[in-house]
Amino acid sequence: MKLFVYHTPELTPKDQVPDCAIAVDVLRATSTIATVLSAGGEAVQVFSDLDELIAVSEAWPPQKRLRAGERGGGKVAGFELGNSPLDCTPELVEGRRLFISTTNGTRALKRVQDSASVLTAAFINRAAVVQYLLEKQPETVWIVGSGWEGSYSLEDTACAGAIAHSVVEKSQLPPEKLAGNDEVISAIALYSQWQDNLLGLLHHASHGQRLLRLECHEDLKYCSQTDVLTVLPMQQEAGVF
Ligand code: 3SL
Repeated sequence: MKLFVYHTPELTPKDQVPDCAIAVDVLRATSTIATVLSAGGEAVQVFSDLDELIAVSEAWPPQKRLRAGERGGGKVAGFELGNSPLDCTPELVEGRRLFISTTNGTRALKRVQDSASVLTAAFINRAAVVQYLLEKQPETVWIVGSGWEGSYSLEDTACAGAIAHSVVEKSQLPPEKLAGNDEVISAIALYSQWQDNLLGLLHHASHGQRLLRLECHEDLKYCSQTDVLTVLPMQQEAGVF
């Protein structure tokens, strides 16, 4: 197994896909996806385009669907939900499909959707993703941060580092054996520096600051927890987890 970390979807090699792609958007799309599936959601279907989301979800019975739209951190007018994982309670999501479009996370998923297997990861479900990698041993693994509008996001790379750190620890292989690019080593270093204070890291991150300005303190706290959900969001068909 070779791990590759890409800070943003734009940095992934063109015209290639890996055996396994892991999309990461700690704040907050992949934290929300894990939360919905763990709370009994029927599925999560992701869209980059809001109009397409509305058109596809129209075919779904209203009591079996929820529509979530986020742009710039806020809820899109007319949608039931924004992108806060804390809104996705079992009472609300159980048995329903979440149709979701977010600024960056869903774009990252679109970039890797043709890979043989596609997973989503956040700190909250890191252990489930690591267990999958150790069991399946895919040859090439891309861990792709969603970033923010094309630029690097501290929290996504730290989560990539959390995954790589745990794979190294559990496989007892030296990092240089597993690392397919230097980004893996730097992501591990970043995570190692902050692993005991991930909430502090989220407070330093520019998107964390943006969410704090929107009074999403509790979201940051929730998303900074490690290994609290056992769910493994895996793509079943294009864009559906
Ligand atoms: O960019 C995204 O995909 C979002 O996760 C951003 S937010 O955390 O909902 O603001």
